[in-house]
Amino acid sequence: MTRLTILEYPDPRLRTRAVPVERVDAGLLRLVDDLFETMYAANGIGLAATQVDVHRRLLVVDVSGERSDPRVFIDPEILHREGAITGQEGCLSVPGYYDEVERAERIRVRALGRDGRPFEEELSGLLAVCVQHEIDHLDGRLFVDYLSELKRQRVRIRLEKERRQRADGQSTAPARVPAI
Ligand code: GNR
Ligand code: NI
Repeated sequence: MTRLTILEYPDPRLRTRAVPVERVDAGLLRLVDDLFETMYAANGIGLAATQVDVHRRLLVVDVSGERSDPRVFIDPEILHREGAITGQEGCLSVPGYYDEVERAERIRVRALGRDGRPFEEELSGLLAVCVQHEIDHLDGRLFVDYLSELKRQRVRIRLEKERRQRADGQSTAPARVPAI
């Protein structure tokens, strides 16, 4: 298994609309395993393929908090939405930022499972929220898109600055020594 690199906002690749998988083969199952490894290593409760720069429609989630309920959704479709729930969301592609987002409280989802067979399931609470967040990734949407332009701009500037500082730290150029 391989831990993959997670793209961070405002990386334009996060805006890609993923294409259907249609066929579940050995290569796709390897990707599923890598998504779980990457998600667990980052302490996330969900991960969409888009976030690791693979633009195919699949996502993994585990909201159990003890890595005991891994779930895979391939080519997911929301058939029905009900109610509303507002909660704090975070995103591994928007590290260190959390804010309130309103979602449907219950959804009915159709998807393919690991075995490549279609299934339908009613989801609610955190699991429903997480699957909606992940399907947004597959459509090139991020939770910060639901916030004000001002908040989004602040987050973008902070993450761009952090990225620049990381790049500086990794530079192989000689350190600049103060002229005193
Ligand atoms: O780890 C995550 N936590 C989370 C919390 C509230 C709502 C959604 C999420 S998903 C997020 C992992 C992630 O970025 N998935 O795309
Ligand atoms: Ni996310």
